[in-house]
Amino acid sequence: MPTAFQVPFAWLDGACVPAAQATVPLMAMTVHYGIGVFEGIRAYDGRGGPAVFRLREHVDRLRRSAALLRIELPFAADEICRGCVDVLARNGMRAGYVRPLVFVDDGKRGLGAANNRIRVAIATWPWGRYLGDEGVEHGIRAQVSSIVRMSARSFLPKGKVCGQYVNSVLAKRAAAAAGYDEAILLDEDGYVAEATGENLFVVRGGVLVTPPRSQPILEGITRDSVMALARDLGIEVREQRFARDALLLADEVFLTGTAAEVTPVREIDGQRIGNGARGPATERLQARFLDAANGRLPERAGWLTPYEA
Ligand code: PPE
Repeated sequence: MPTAFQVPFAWLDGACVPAAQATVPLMAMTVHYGIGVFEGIRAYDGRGGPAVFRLREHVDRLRRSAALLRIELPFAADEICRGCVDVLARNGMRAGYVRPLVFVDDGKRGLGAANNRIRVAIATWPWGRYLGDEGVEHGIRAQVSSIVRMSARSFLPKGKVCGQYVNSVLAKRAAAAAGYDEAILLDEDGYVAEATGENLFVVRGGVLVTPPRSQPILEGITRDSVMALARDLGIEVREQRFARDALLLADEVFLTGTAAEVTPVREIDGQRIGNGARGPATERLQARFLDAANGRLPERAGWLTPYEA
């Protein structure tokens, strides 16, 4: 059954193939045990034509995620970067989402399998506003989740590891069931960590604060971009721990991610944040981020990989 996400091609193990042929075997180790890694990347049809946003940084993180699992990628970073661009171009996509996936194939069975073939796939699809058109403009409603962000004692929160996303899916489903748009997860010490697929920022007294990398968070590339853009604008940025009370006292709260871009949070657990609408700093950073991604900031042209489609 065709879906709105359907595109003709995917990239598999080094070449573009018809999407229907890009399948994962039933007994692939990753399907059963979650031992695999992925990325999420966006391409924008900006001022200078289509371009991928911070492609190399995403592919470098894919490699680091794999290394955390002792998986060595069978392709060089350049080859994976080229694969991302090729599959976008083959699909005639001037903008959209790119999902590289590194999976462990069938071979030996059971938890102890260590030398099964490592395979790499790249899918693309058109993806609109992840948290809704309205959310981007007016802000979303979030819940502080009773699901805690997995700890670095047992997991690898710095890696974008397939199986770890059960943690996020559980929190996201609980939030949706309670009527919220998104979940905010605390770490095991009770400090704010991040949302299910986004990093989190608060604004208080004109200062931007986000949980430090020492917490069990993904080191988001959008997080890094927003911090850099804020500093360009002369906004003070601090990486500092804070708890739930600081969320509720914030003038503004927003989330950052490749899929979510910059999305304001207008309400948490039924309490209004600031004046209950997108705040001025959020709006400014949102605009700045989209300027950078769409090739309207010459000083950030280095973040873009242009391509022909
Ligand atoms: N934290 C988590 C847990 C996370 O999954 C993401 C990305 C981020 C933070 C933000 O990272 P970055 O994209 O580099 O700014 N989440 C991806 C997955 C979304 C999905 O539903 O799947 C994404 O945004 O692509």
